Amino acid sequence: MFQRILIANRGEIALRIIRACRELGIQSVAVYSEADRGAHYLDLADEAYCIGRPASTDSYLMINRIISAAEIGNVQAIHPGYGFLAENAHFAEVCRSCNIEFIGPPHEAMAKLGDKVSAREIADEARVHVVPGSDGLITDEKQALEVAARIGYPVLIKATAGGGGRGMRVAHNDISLKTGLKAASAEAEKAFKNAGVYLEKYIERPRHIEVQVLADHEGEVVHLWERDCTMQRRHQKLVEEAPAAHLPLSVREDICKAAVRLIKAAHYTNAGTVEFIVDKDNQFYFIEVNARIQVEHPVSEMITGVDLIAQQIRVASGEPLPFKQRGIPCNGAAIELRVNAEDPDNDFRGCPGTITKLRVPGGLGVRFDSHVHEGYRISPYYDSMIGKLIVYKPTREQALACMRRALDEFVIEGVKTTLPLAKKIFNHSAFVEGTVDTTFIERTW
Ligand code: MV4
Repeated sequence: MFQRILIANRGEIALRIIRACRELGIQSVAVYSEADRGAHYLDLADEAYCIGRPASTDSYLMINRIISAAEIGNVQAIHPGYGFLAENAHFAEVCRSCNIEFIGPPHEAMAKLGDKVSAREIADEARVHVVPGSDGLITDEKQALEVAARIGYPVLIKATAGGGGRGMRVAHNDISLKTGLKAASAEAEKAFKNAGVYLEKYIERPRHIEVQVLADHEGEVVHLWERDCTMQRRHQKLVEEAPAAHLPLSVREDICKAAVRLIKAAHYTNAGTVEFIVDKDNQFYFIEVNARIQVEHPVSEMITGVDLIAQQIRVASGEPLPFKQRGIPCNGAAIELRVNAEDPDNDFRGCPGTITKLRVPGGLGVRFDSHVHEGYRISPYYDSMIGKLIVYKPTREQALACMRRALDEFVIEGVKTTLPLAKKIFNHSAFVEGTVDTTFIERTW
């Protein structure tokens, strides 16, 4: 097991990893930018190094400075968290070349799955349903028109180096397909230095279901059931829950088994998430793999009792998974709300500022994963998430009642937040009945 781990991240996930280290008896080395100097969570790390100015490109994204801090801190491993360098295969490779364990998948698997066309090929190999679409990259307009004629409009143009909705365009006919191809390629070249695009049939108003997986170095792969992430706005998830309440058990089991097959075929290790979309007939299609721990990992921890960050650290240190699939239960219901410092009346623009009053809810089944405190200044340099309110109860109905009660207690002053919108969501019949789709928030509010 490692003696010291560097956390190459900030905020609530840095605190989450520090906590896991402390419980495992591992020393933690934190890094921070000048904007995060003085944040209380840094006091819980054994050491903390300033690695640069506030902008991420001058701090948390600077591989050489992260590695320097790792050398100075004399660590054996680096946990990247999510965002920043978490899915940067080059960073994972640099860690390996410096004899520092990267707490995540091998850079080879990360790179293969990061290329969405190659991920689709791996899915095919693993007999996992993919959305009908092009067989590989689109190389010319004629090919694109033939694919569209075969699968039927509307079609989605996707960047092979994209993901998370970045670089996606919908085409409803040949004209918009031609213009969309040019625009999508140009955007992809600019954003990802890779103009490659592919086509998929556009599944309208889908459910967004993702499966948490854990894989060790001995080829053992388990799933920790699924999460329903359908409640999102412009690809920013707002509410996640586990399990997916309104999906038949047979569909849930098929999706989870498909995810395990795909992860095995990709020779993936550590924690990852396999993303699917589900249509109105409960037909599911593989979309992409998120080769990192995700913001919403706590809902899977609550229903299975597995500490995912601790398991990531154990797997990275070479330990075999301590459980088989039959030993991973799916008990109760968990719902997570991302609490963001955003102004719903101003197109959800980030709303930096200082938290002048904070009253966090508590009680049985209430968890608030957050690094903030009264007097904390929400920085304009990073994402606007204040924390994650997670509730866990034996049934979804009880979890909903608990979420509503917790939201009534929750007080945050000094910045505008998504709390008022959250109260509307959890009282909306469509959410309670589970009839929402990924466009619900935009359509309803
Ligand atoms: C799709 C899709 C419908 N049809 N692919 C969005 C980002 C990435 N996670 C995959 N995403 C989607 N891929 C096909 N063929 C719907 C989504 C999607 C989505 C699309 C638009 C607006 C919000 C969305 C939320 C989740 C998934």
